[in-house]
Amino acid sequence: MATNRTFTMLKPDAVEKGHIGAILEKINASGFRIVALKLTQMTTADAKAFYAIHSERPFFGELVEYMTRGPIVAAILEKENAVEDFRTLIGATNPADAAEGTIRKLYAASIGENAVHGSDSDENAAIESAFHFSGREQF
Ligand code: 3AN
Repeated sequence: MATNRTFTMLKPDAVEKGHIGAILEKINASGFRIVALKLTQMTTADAKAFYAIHSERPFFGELVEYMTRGPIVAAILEKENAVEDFRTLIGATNPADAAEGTIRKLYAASIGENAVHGSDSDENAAIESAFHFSGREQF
């Protein structure tokens, strides 16, 4: 059953470029309610664990380096059909393929630095949310 919650990170490139406000505004305007939110920075161990599924991929080292180089904004978002609708809102992994008006089309530079994360399933949304937030930080 759909939980209607998804997990997102505004990645270091988006934070560095000053896009936190604009991206959160777009998230709100798209009907998502923010139920958890923090500015934080992933350690190397955090990033390796979070992206463990990609550990054999050639870009893994680059991905860990990128995700740990500065602060991120972690958030949990609530909306009907949250996981799928948020994937639609952020656009394709490669911003060159992302639809007009999507967050990655607007704010991402490349497939390696693509501005924002969105969970790909309800199961991963729950795992990723628990990775970043304790129960008392989720509303
Ligand atoms: P998505 O973030 O759209 O779910 P995934 O899960 O395939 O995409 O990839 C996770 C992250 O790994 C991406 N957000 C991106 O930062 C990085 N990544 C994915 N594919 C590549 C690639 N071909 N080259 C460099 N980095 C990549």
